[in-house]
Amino acid sequence: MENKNFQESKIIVVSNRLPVSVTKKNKSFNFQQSPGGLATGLRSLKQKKKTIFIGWPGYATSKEKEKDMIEAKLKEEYSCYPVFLTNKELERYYYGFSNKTLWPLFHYFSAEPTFEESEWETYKKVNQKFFKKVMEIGGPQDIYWVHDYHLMLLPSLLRKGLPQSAVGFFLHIPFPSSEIFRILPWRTEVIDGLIGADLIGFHAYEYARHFLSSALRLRGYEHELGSIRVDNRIVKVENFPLGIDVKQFKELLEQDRIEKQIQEFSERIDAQNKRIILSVDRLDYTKGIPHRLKGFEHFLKNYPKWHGKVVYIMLCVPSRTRVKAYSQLKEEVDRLVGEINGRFGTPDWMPVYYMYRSLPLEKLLPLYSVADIALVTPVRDGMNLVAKEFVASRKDHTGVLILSETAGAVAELGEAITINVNSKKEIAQALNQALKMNQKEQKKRIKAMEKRLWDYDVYTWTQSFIDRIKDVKNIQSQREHRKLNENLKKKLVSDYKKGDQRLLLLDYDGTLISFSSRPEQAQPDLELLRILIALAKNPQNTLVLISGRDRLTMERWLGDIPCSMVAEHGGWLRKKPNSKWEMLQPLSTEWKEQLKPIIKTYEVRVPGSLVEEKEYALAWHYRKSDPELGEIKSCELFDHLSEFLANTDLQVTHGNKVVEIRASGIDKGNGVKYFLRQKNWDFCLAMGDDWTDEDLFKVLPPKAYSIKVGYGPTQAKYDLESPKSCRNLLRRLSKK
Ligand code: ADQ
Repeated sequence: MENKNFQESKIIVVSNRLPVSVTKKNKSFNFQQSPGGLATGLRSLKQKKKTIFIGWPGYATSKEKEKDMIEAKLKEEYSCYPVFLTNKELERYYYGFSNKTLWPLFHYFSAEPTFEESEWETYKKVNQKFFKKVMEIGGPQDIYWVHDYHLMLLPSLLRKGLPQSAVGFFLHIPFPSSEIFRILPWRTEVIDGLIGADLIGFHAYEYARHFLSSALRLRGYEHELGSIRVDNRIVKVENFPLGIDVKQFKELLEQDRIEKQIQEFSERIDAQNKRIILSVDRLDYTKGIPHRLKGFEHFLKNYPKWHGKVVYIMLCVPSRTRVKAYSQLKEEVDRLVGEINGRFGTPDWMPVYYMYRSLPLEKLLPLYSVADIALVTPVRDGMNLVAKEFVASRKDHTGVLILSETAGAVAELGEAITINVNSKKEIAQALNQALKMNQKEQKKRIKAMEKRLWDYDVYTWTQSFIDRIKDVKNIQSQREHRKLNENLKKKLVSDYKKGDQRLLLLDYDGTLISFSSRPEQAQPDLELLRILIALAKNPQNTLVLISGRDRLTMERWLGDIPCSMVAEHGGWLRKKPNSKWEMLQPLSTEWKEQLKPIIKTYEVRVPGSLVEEKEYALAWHYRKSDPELGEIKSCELFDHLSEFLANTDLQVTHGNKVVEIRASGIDKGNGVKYFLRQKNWDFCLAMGDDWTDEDLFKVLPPKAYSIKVGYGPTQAKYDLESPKSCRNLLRRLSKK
């Protein structure tokens, strides 16, 4: 099978902010690196060939001349294509919906978000605006990588605009549990927006799991090991923990000017005989800055022996200052710092040294390098790069990292001292433990963490994400080859016409008719009956309807069709129209009384599920129950019964939302063998949707057309999307 070739593809990275920011000072424009974690991730992509960036340049203007100038420079020097936003758009889409609704909600600040219809409308409009820009620049062969919560509708817009293109999406913040996510009034639109991607990436497995659960609960998208099937497309949901550029940190540490700076800092600290605690954050309420200050205060109160011996350097970069919650936070932090310094400070000791500003990496690195402890205490954080940057800056591998257990980075930095940010006691204890930790222990821990940073640095992150998008495209294109397209349908119809002796083996539920929440509701409609009667009446056809249902239901629903039937997965045969039902092999029913109580307990424990009793089988259906509970309990029941039935002549099968017990040797394959033997068929067609139909596909002659309705691993030669497309095909045959 031919794989998609990406040789000529550009990588088009789309994010709210470009990696380069534009500011205006004294009538001239200044271009500099954007701040924050996302920009750090994007910078690694800059080194990839044929990569271009689309995003907001950080400067709002309505003057066309200014726009042209900025655009030309960004394009030429930085491969960046700006999307200009008006002040009103920024207010509603960026400060509003992105940062007052999505940001707090996704970080579990469920009381914080505002839900403004007008902001949501602008969010949609701006996503459209980005889409338009992307369409001006990209083509169907390119790879699109959309970043973060500002652009969650863009993947589906791209899917519609460029249906075959490769689209990846990465979320830099947590994806919350479905109970929190469902608070959002526009939750289904957001899921549908994301699902347009081929690959959806998160920092942590936990966030991927939350997304899959929301997609299932709110939109009914089932998944199998992180693969969601949407129409005929596979969407992969996986975790890719963002790493940092460790090499760059190590190289910078070797530079003379940085070494000199570190040396100077160290001498100053040694002279004062102080231990340094450091924190570096955007000033954001998710970073737990007040919690940390309260923890530090608790430490000073309870461990007075450290008075005068420690200094806490707190570096905060201004962020989203136009949002009220951020200006309130600034006031709170200023107050707390003042209180601590006022209460504990002395003329020659200021416990908290607070800097409210951004620092370039060259200045930040010496700080990381001389600090004894990094105190990283977010309340929630998608990843947290500061923790990783501290580890990478330790030249002699000394130093201690204190990290909240609610930061995504904790999964890779297990040697840190982890704390619950809501406990000031834990923060204080951790500080004391860190200050007392011997150097041997410090080195052991930092080395172990540094190794992991090297193993999965930002370049590996970028490459593995891009490679995975390509993989998914290749899986999709292989699937595409199995699809019964119009040409194949024409060939099937023409082979059918040529055939004199034609055998049609059709499964019922999920193939001829869609599933209903209760099994007894899936009765055939008039149109289906008409098609089946027309096929059955054609003297060249032998029509066999196959089902796992009991023979009485089949007789009642389909009995008037002049066709043959197989009931209870092959347990019973109606060999000819109107003939008597015959058992495939003598079966007992004594076991049913023994197993019924077991299966009934599941009916009670899983609301919405029900037990169906057939003549020679028992089935537990869970289509109407909570999807996740149903899946877990069905596996449990399956395991339970498999163990129980080992060494008996009964078998347990796990079908589409059903677990069933019946005699071994009874399957749809054995059920249809009788019909296969009857003639030398010159046309044979079999259709089924479930894995119980795989037994049917297995026994067919090589020339037969075997069709799986739906997608997934199968022995069938071809796929058809749905019962509807299956019916359309049969309608065509019925008219020939
Ligand atoms: P952020 O919330 O911005 O990122 P973080 O991952 O810590 O958080 O990244 C911050 C970056 O900004 C770091 O590279 C750091 O060095 C830099 N920085 C912070 N304060 C600074 C200061 N005062 N001066 C200079 N530089 C400073 C979002 C998510 C995170 C996720 C990243 C990447 O909220 O959870 O880790 O994206 O996906």
